[in-house]
Amino acid sequence: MSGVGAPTNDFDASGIQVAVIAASWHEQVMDGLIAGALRAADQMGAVVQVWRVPGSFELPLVVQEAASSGKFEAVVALGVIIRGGTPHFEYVSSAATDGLNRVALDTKVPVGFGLLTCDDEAQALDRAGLSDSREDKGAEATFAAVSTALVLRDLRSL
Ligand code: DLZ
Repeated sequence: MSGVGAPTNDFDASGIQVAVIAASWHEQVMDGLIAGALRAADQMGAVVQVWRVPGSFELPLVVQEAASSGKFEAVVALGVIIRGGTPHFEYVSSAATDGLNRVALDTKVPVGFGLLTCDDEAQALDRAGLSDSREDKGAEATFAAVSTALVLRDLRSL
């Protein structure tokens, strides 16, 4: 997946409540992803609260708590998993990915998927929304979660 073809995001979501749950491994990349999420929320007029968890493996449980609280119309999960020399990468990546997908379907609250799974730190930095990054996955995940929440609002008002 290259990032080519991403949607434009110029909608208004004033006052929508968003929870951002962010892992703590790979500090520089995480700082970029969180800053991107906050920038996107600000552009849409969304109200954001951020919570940190230790690693990406912990994301689904805390995202589930935020999503089922009834306080947020969208939740964004941010994390970075860098491939190492053991199968650990696959286990943590698939547990986090499957868990986040399950939370969205079970709670019916959109979960922005801002989890980078990369071969090395350079790939992650290139997607972290930093000044010399090519992509801004924290912002992308936030726009996706909030725009999905607006679609759900529409459908539920029919
Ligand atoms: C243990 C571990 C390793 C090796 N690598 C990462 C990583 O690259 N990114 C990440 O978010 N978390 C990593 N973790 C931590 C696990 O996600 C988890 O926090 C621990 O296994 C404890 O449950």
